[in-house]
Amino acid sequence: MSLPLFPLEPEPPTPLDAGAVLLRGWVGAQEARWLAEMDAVLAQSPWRQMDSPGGQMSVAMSNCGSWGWLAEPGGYRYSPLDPQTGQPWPPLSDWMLRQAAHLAEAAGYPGFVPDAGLLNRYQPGARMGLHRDADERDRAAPIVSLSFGLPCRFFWGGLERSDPVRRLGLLHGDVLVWGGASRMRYHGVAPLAAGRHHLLGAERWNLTLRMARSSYLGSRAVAD
Ligand code: MD3
Ligand code: FE
Repeated sequence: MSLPLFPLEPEPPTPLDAGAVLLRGWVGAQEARWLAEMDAVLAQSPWRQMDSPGGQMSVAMSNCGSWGWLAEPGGYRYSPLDPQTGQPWPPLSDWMLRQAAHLAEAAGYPGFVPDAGLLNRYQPGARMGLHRDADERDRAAPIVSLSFGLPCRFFWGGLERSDPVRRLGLLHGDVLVWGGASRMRYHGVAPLAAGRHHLLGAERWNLTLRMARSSYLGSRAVAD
């Protein structure tokens, strides 16, 4: 193997599983814009730690788009309103929608039009236990996930909770796309280790762009 001639070129898409692709470092030069977009969302709908059926979540969250994911003591749901402001969630901007479509297409999913964006903030010790994302209507539509700030250890398993789990380090700028046969896999995030990132300090942010209430048809999304 020789050294790459253009070490700053993005790495090629890496298949992780049937329907799952890692786009390592693909946020690239868009990092500042992504952080500005999320800051704008958070100015209207700030971070909050939600109370799930299992207790208060260690990860703080917010949402943008037509639908926002909520954890409540009675269960999980998507809501068009932020219960903390009584207002609609801030929109998914045209820029975010264009980026999401571009990244999904690079992973083999043309025509991706998310209607929900979930923001997660991890501080040291925060974690997300093994779970499936099962509150969306289309259980095969892709999810685009972007990682910012401190690195984390991400794990993903199979379709049963008891299936073996694989581990993957996620770094600032990494993009993961999960769809099709991998969409209902169990996954989670290990407790965040302390550290310092030059843009986000002692935090890791994750943004997942989803289709909560629309269906993925491969080339076109249809709202209902
Ligand atoms: C695999 N977030 O918000 S992103 C979540 O890093 C969530 O904050 C994690 O799990 C985080 O629900 C993981 C990667 C990810 C997102 C959604 C998936 C992996 C997935 C859906 C299905 C399978
Ligand atoms: Fe998840």
